Amino acid sequence: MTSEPVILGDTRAGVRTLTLNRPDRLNAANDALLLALTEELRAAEADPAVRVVVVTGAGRGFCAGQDLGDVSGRDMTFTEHLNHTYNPLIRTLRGLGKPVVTAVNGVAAGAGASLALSGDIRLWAQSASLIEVFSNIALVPDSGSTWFLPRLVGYHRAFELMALAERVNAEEALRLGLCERVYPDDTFREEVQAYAERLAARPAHALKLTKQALNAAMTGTLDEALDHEARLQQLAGDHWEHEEGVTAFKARRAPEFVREE
Ligand code: T3D
Repeated sequence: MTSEPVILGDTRAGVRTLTLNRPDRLNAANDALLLALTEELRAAEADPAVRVVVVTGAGRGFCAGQDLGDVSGRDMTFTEHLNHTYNPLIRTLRGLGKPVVTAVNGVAAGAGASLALSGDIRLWAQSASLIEVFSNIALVPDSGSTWFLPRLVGYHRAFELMALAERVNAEEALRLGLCERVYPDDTFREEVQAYAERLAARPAHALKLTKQALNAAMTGTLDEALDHEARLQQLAGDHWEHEEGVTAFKARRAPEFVREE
């Protein structure tokens, strides 16, 4: 008997879509799913045909966090488990040299909320929601939620969301800056693909350096950011993409940033 893969992968027009595929559990994460998603992200990084990665969920949920049916009898401590599964996943995703879009199609809870927040771009369906659900089971927010959320909404709102585990709907998420765009449910997947294809047409090398600059700036000083920008700008300026952008501007045509290398 063959079982359904826990991650579905599909590449179209430079966009690699990775779909969490445990819909009857709202894509709650077991170890197989977490390790497979991390492996898929690494493979997408290495594949020159992939310019953008989309992470989304099958069915009505995005990800309901840790599969609570998968915990009892586990032969790892919580710390060991996080270091074995969630932390490599979030580090790989955030460190990817390509834009990652989290396409939040439904509820994102617990570590699923952290995953939803971890994208470079967060697109939500109208019926999606986010719950920092950890305190309902008397756990601490993990998988990066304590890093992402206060940077987005400030300490106090973050603490309230974590302490009360209140559900944030799409309208509120947009207002709070937890997502960039909200799309109707019935056209969500097409809108995500179209958005990701727009990103895929942008200059890949320059975006990779932009991610590096922003990620470093999130934890550094202005002086460090200025020095880092100056170093990265040299790398960008020496790349063919820059020449193409300037040439296209002067010729009054659209730049063509997708090229066999
Ligand atoms: O290393 C470590 O282990 C620590 C790491 C922790 C990371 C974490 O993520 S801790 C947080 C774990 N997640 C949760 O506590 C969320 C639990 N789920 C919920 O609170 C609710 O399901 C939701 C608010 C997410 C959605 O509610 P609703 O009413 O839309 O759906 P539902 O009916 O509750 O769920 C639908 C099905 O999915 C249901 O199964 P059934 O009855 O149809 O057979 C439900 O049991 C299942 N499900 C939902 N979440 C989980 C789950 N099964 C296992 N684990 C889940 N997390």
